[in-house]
Amino acid sequence: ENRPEIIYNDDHTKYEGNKPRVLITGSLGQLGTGLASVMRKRYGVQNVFMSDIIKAPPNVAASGPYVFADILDFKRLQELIVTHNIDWIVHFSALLSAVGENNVPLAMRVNIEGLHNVLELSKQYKLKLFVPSTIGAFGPDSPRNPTPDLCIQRPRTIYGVSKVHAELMGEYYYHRFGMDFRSLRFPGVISADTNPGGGTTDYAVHIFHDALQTGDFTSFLRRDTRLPMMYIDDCLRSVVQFMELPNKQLKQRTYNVTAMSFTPEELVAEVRKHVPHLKAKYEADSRQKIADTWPEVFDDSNARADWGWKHDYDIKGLCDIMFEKLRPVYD
Ligand code: AKB
Repeated sequence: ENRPEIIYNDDHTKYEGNKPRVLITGSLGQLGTGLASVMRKRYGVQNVFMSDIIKAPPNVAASGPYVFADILDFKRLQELIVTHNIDWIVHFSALLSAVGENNVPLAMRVNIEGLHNVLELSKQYKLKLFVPSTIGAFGPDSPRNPTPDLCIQRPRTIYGVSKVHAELMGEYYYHRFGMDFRSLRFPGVISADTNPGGGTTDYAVHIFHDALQTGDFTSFLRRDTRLPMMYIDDCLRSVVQFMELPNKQLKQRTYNVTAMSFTPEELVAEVRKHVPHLKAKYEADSRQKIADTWPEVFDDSNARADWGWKHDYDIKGLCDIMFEKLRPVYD
């Protein structure tokens, strides 16, 4: 089927031309609902298909197309791509770092077999494929402050291993078959409307809810554990901007992106500017061991230089927007 080429504006502020039809897998996770909303504004509500294996909550069901898709079911995915004439896949299905360690066989199936399905389908149907990667794709042998795009990657979680696998397989499919694979390595993503699903950076979301609900916060990471972080709006904007880039602007298929780095103690200090009575305790659990192998500061200078990546939210902006959004929920 020959549809005219999709045309993008150089400044990435406006979208013109033919609108891609997008399938988002694992769309009921932390990022899918937000990305669907951003993309639907740009490409049209009917062109963006959210998918997952559970029933959509009413707000999602009412927001636009939502379909059942089990990432392990190749035929079903094939059917969706053909029936809905999909151009891009945004592949969000994955078990995150902490839950992955609790169910390694399932993480291998979802994160590795699921990826194989979308890779093969993207090759077959000439789709553009976005797979997020993560700071978790690095390990104790990587330089941790700062961590550049290209360095030793020997992660110690199944999540990290599966993401390195995704980066390598995607880049292989790009070089071998010309498949348009793109990946961004994200830091911990902080959001108000949706919750993270079992990661090592989740404390940085819990703190806002605890501050408003009880005024008592227990961090599952030590007070001095520095990790890279980003507010969800920056994260979603990076995906859309990156997906719309003409191929010639990409010097590599996988880029680090980030916005800030902080420790639990630094975040507590910033949150106390909004909730002065907040009490904080630090009780490290098994997630500490994961965090201790991850980047402290992420070097995203290539993304900034090659395609103009720029974050909007620093730690202060993050706290301001999180309280603006969550206060009405708890008042
Ligand atoms: C996790 O903590 O597992 C994720 C990530 C940084 O990839 N949020």
